[in-house]
Amino acid sequence: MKIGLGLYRHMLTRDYYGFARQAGCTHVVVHLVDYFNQGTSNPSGNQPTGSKYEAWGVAGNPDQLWTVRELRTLRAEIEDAGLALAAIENLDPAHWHDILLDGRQRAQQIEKVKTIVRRLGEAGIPVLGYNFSLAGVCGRVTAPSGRGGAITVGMDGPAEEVPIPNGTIWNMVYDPSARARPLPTISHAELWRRLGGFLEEIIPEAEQSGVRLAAHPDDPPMPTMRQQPRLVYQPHMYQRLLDLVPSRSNALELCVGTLAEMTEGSVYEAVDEYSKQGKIAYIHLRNVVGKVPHYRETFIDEGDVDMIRILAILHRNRFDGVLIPDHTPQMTCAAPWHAGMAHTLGFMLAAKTALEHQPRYASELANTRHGDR
Ligand SMILES: [Mn+2]
Repeated sequence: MKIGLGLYRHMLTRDYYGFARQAGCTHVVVHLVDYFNQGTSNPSGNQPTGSKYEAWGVAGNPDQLWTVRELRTLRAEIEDAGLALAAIENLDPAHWHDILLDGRQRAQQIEKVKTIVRRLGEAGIPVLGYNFSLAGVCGRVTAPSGRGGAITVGMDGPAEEVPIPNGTIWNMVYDPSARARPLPTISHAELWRRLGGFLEEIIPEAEQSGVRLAAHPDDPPMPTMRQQPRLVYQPHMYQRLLDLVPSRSNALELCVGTLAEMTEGSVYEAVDEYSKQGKIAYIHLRNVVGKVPHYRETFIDEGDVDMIRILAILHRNRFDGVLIPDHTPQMTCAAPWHAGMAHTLGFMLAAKTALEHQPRYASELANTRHGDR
């Protein structure tokens, strides 16, 4: 396994690359979508936490796709800093809103996504993370409910009161001039049909480009949010997604925290199953207390999930992809994001070192039933 760091658009600087190296990372995962554009619900310099219903910000320029030159420059800057670019995480809603909505521009936007995938391949970037979701990440509350009063995010009940307004998708505004009407509710079957159509068209392009598409589960994993269905909200639903179009390019951005928030199954069995299948492109690591619709994110070393066991399972199954910290509670200091990431990375490095240097210890840990649910 390899240790990496996820960097948001405003973090694509030498200082952040230096920080990643210093904290022991060999890889980075990059967000090119600007979640903070004209939005007020996200704290700058941190992860986009959002609020219960307010959109993160305004989506990018629909006519401007990431260019091969831009992507190659990004990769070169990261490699100059001694790191490898493992993945680009997330598509801009401006480029695929009508794929999610099955709208008039769907065919054009399928071509846009194909172009993006092809360009990633040309730039030597092996993975594109995505999240096929209408409501996106929403319905969460922020409170100083972490250990030692750390500010953290969680859920305090379902988020159904406020439907998604027209012009908003994936918790970002793609059409600021849209009339304020609610988006009509669709069925789970219809959303699965849209995902299937997307994968059938994009996966062949991804195969040809040597790129893996990596699906994030629904965060938070509720059956519905904002009166719209969600796709992967129980661990076994990942299998349904994989089986839609079996291919090495149809893969997972497996989020341990989100899996742990699900009400069915076992996070350990899910990690075991999908890593055995070789379907995990990369991993988000985060711990949590509780399950939807009542949970909160915690520091990596507390919470419901035995993280060492998760890492031992990945080690046993010879997972050779990248693990990144997902989110962490904000630590009370001048650099809350950095401190939270360094704390999580230190934990991950210690676990990795122990597993790789003590094979017997590793198999004992992978088989332990402690914390099993
Ligand atoms: Mn995640």
